[in-house]
Amino acid sequence: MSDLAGRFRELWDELAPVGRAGSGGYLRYAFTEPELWLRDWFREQAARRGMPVAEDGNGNLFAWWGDPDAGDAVLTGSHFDSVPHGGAYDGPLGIVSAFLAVDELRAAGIAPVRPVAVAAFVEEEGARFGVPCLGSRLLTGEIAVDRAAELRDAAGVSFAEALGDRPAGADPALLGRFAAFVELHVEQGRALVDRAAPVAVASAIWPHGRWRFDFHGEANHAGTTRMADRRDPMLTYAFTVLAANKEARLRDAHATVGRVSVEPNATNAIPARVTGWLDARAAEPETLHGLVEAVRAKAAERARRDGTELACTQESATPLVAFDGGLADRLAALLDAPVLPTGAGHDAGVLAAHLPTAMLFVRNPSGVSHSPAESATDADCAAGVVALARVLEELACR
Ligand code: HGY
Ligand code: MN
Ligand code: MN
Ligand code: MN
Repeated sequence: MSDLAGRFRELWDELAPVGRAGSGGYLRYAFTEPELWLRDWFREQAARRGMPVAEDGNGNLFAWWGDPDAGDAVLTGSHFDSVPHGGAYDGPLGIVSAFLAVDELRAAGIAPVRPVAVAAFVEEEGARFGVPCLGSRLLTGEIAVDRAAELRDAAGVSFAEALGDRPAGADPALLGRFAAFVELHVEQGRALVDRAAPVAVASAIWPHGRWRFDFHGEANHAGTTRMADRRDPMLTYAFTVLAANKEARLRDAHATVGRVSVEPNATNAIPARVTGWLDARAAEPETLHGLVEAVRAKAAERARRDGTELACTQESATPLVAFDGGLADRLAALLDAPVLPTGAGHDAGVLAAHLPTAMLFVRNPSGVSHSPAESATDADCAAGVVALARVLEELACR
């Protein structure tokens, strides 16, 4: 194993047990114990490197190499939080790789001519408060602090309450201190496996969003209510899931209903209400719009037939992200790496609307993500660190 792969493994083994469930997946939600442990780990890694750490009042952490007030900084990093039972690499790989990339540059005697910052963005997955990339959207102002303060988790705790006594309010000037952002991330697909390449550069992120479908019916007894007399929202919900799957296939798009809630959620009671969340994604905005409208129309038509009511609300939207083409081409040439689009959302997708942004992907032999099966080899992770170090040298050290 190369020395760098060994050093990667050493750091990785520190994180591996943190928030790991019996499934082998991770339960690392914003401001919960495992994520707080990871925040402390972040501070310790920064301290070991003499990198002062600042929080931005929204729960995002930044470790600085160079003067935070000098401006024109190159930002790198990713997120610690996970989806329920998510993989180990989605997020943390970008943070661990950033610290190791700083080590690589220092070991080569290379110092930045403009500051470098390592970020840990809060609530990227939206698994606790429901809005993905919440931390980066707060940094960019895409979501106002008071709007975020109202977001509540399943236990009713608001984001503001979860922030606790962290420094209040965001520094609106913080975003202006950055000149570029590069996020390294495990690939969430098989393109690099198919290309037999360890690292790629991102070209774009598919437009995508989340829609909440509320189906209201009439609670009643499972044993005494004739089928003809039911107004069963589970029926309308089930039909909608099938319609979403069919409409996505017709458009070569992606539709997922991975989360559902049922009230009262009793085996022997016809539900009063079923709520399903649709995650829809497509290569082009028009295709995405067409997909969601078709699903919404089919759900409404079925609701009329079932005597149920439908309410559909968009909870988050991510437009097509075309990363800075010049930067992507420059990095692809620098690294001799392929350039790939992705259907996965990232903090880089949010920052890309505000500053030149790039993403590096590291090969995932399983091709699977948002699952304990997500994987990456130490050798490929080391290749990712070397690539990130070269990119930081290119952007911050010349
Ligand atoms: O949902 C996504 O695409 C990202 O992993 N948050
Ligand atoms: Mn993810
Ligand atoms: Mn991620
Ligand atoms: Mn991300």
